Amino acid sequence: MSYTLDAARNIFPDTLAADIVPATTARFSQLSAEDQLALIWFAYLEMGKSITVAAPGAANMQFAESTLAQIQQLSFRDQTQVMCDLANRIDTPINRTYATWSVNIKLGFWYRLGQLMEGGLVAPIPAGYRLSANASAVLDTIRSADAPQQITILRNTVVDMGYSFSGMETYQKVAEPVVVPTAMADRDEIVIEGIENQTITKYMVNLNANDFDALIQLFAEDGALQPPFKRPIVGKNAVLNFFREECQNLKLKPESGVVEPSSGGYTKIKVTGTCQTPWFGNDVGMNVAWRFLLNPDGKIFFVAVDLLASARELLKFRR
Ligand code: 45D
Repeated sequence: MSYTLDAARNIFPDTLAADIVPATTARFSQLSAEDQLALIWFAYLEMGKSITVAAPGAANMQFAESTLAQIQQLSFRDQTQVMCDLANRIDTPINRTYATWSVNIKLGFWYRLGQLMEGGLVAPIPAGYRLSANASAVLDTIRSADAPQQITILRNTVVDMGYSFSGMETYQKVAEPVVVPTAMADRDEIVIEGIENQTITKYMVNLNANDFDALIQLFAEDGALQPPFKRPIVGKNAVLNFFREECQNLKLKPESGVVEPSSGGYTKIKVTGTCQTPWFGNDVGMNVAWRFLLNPDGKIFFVAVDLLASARELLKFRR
């Protein structure tokens, strides 16, 4: 038997993902634009007390610079309008530009805007702004979530803004340049308790080294990768593009795993551990599971990355 993508997505079904993330993201999207902006502002301020966002490299910010300059020229009233438009996802020139940016550029743009708001150069959230009852409830849910879940919710809100439309694919996308892979001698060794499989260890080492060309060789031609709370990205080309655009400078720290032979020569492998994003570095270790399905040639037919509901999930399959 050979696996379908749908069957592959269901391997290791007892893996408990942090469902609070999509649930909260959905509730957030129902709020008014004003409430959305104020809520993120309050959430961001509170989070800032315990974790710090790493300033994006100056070189990476250049892509959003002209839009930021344009916004700074506007009156406070019009600046507020631009931010509401972004949240409302209507069709405006700035919203179209925003939609062409990679996730990291979108995050960098808001990071700068937040600094400008704090510095009084861009319209702040009005002092004494009162969230609606619904928005307060969403903020309470975010407060109750752990840091990895909080930053994922925050990231989602940013990614969903702007205006994209079908046909958008023909627009020039804007992403940070791909960095040079870490030299072989400088790569960290990876040891995963319970896992000898070289494809799995190479996956971790290559991703940590930003060596996406070597990494993609581990995948089957029709291989797929499913990021947390997303549909699978299918096919080597699409997966490689995703790695280049969204996976630079991640730090994967797999800890342990299990291997289960499956029908038709396929192999199921589940690994758990933590992962750091360059945005928060050491401050936030996200508890994740990687659910791999290797084809009979030992190539990755499917891998899902799940953000786990809690740290307890890391230990689930330990005997
Ligand atoms: O609206 O093996 C203001 C894959 C108020 C690859 C604001 C992976 C107004 C394969 C505060 C100004 C990638 C899947 C806004 C592994 C307003 C693989 C600003 C996993 C918006 C392991 C808000 C990787 C700001 C993972 C500045 C799990 C918000 C990566 C900033 C996860 C939010 C990365 C930031 C995450 C969020 C990054 C910087 C969750 C960053 C989150």
